[in-house]
Amino acid sequence: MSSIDYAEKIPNNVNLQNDRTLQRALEHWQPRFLQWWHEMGPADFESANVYLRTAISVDAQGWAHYGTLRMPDYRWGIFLADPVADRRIGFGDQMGQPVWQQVPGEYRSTLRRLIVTQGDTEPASVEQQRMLGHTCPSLYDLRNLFQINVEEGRHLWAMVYLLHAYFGRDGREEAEELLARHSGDENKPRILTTFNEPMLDWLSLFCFTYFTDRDGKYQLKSFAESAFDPLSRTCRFMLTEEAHHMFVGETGISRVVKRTLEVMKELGTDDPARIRARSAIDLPTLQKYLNFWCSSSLDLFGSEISSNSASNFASGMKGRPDETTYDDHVLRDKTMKLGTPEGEQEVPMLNALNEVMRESYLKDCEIGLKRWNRMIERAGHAFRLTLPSSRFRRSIGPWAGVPVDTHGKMIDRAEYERCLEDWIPSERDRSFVGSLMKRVIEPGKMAAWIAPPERGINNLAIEHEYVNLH
Ligand code: BYC
Repeated sequence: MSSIDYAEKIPNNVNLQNDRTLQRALEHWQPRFLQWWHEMGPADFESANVYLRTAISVDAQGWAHYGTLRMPDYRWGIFLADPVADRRIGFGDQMGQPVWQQVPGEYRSTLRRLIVTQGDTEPASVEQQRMLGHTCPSLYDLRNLFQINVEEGRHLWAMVYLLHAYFGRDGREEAEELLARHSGDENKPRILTTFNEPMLDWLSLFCFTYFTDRDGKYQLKSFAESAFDPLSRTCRFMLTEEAHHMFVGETGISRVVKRTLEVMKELGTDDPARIRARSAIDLPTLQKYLNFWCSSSLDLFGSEISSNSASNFASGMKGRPDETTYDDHVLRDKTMKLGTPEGEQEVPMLNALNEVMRESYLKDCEIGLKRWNRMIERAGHAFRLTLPSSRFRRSIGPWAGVPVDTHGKMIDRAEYERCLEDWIPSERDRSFVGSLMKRVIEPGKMAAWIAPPERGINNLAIEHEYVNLH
C-alpha cells in the first residue's frame, strides 16, 4: 500500500519529490488552480469551516480522513491506486501484452483528447454548482455539495497530473486550457454538452449527481480497464470518491419523493397545484427533471455508431466497464443491431460500444427508479417514475434532433415542440422550483421540500453543524 505524503506542497503517492521537473511544473500550475477555485468555485464560502473528508491513502480500508477545514485549505493531491503486478492488456487487438507505462506515440493525440475530455468535466461541474450554496436546503446538504466540489477539484488534479507527467509541453498547455474554458461560456465553453447546462436549483443538482455523475462512473470504469496503466490506476482511485457523489443524487431524490408523499398524505390529494402550494415538489415535476438530466447525460456516451469507440477499444485505450465479465474481449467477429431513424442497422460491435455502455448505464439508472417507485407504491399511489427512451431529446448520434416522444416513438415535429414543455421543465416549473430554493442553515433543519436524510455523515448526528458559516 502506498501512503500519501502530506508534508509535500502537493500531497501525492507518485514520488513527485524524485522528479523535480514534473514537481516544478505542477507547482507552477497549483496557484492557477487556486486562483480558478477562488474565481469559479463555491462563491462566497471561502471562510466557512466545512466538515470534509480528505483522501489520505489509497487503501480500501480507511482511505479518508474527516475533519473541519476551510475549502481553500483542502489538500488537493495526486493519488494513484497501487500498481497490479504484471498487469496485462485485458481487451482489444493487443490483449495479453504488458500494459503501457508510457504513452505509445501512435496513440498520443487520442489519449490526450480522452484525458482532456475527462478532465474538462471536473472543473465544469464545480462551475455549474457555484451558486448553489446560497440556497442550500440544510447544512448537511451544503456540506455534501462542498464535498463533491473539492473532490471534483481533486479529479481535475488527477487528469492534470497525467497531462503533465506523460504529454510534455502539449500536456502542460492542455492543463492551462482546462482552467480557461468555463461552463456555459459562449466563447470558451466546456467540451461536453451537459457540462454547459445551467444548474440553478438543488433538484437539478440531485438529478445531475444521479445521472451525470453516473456517466462519470461508467467512463472512469472504462478507463480503469485501459492499457495505459497510469490512467487505469488514477481512475480506479477516483471511483472511490465518485460513489459518494451518486449517493448524494440517489438519496437526494429519495428524500424529495419522501417529502412529497408526506404532503400528499397530509392533504389527501395528488393535485400538483395543492402540493406545490405546500412547498413540495409534485411527482410530475420531478419526472420532468429526470427526463431532462437523463436525456442530457445519455448524450455523454457519444454516438451509437462510432469509429472512435472502435479504435479506442481495439487499441486498448478504453475498455468496457467491468471488462472481465464479458466473454469476448476482441470483438472482431461480432455485430450488433441498432435502431436508427432509418430503420434497423447491423453494425460491427466495435463501432457500437458507446451503445453497449449506454445500455448498461441505463440498467444502473433503473435501480434508483425502482426504489422511488416502491416508496410511491407503498404510499398507495398509482403514479410511477420512469426513464425516458434513449432516443428522446438527443443531440448526439443518429437520433440527434429527431422528434421523438419520451417512449421513443417518432412524432410530428410540431407536436414534439408543443409537448416538450410537458416532458421537460417549463419556465413555470423552473420558477416554481426556484421559488422553493430558500437557504436553511439552522443545524438539523430541512427545507420544506425535502425530508431529512436517514443518517448523518461519518456517524455524526443529522443535527451536527456540518458547515460553520460564523
Ligand atoms: N457533447 O464518435 P462520437 C464525469 C463529441 S462525466 C459534446 O460520437 P466518442 C463527471 C466527441 O467528443 C464523464 N460533444 O463519440 C460527471 C467527438 O469529438 P472529437 C466524462 C460530444 O468519441 C459529473 C465527436 O462528438 N468522461 O466524469 O466515441 C461531475 C464524435 O464522437 C458529446 C468522458 O467523457 C457530447 N455529449 O465518445 C464531474 C470520458 N458526445 O473528439 C465529472 C472521455 C460526443 O471528434 N471521453 N461528442 O472532437 C470519451 O471517452 C469520449 O470523448 C465520449 C464520446 C464518450 C465523450
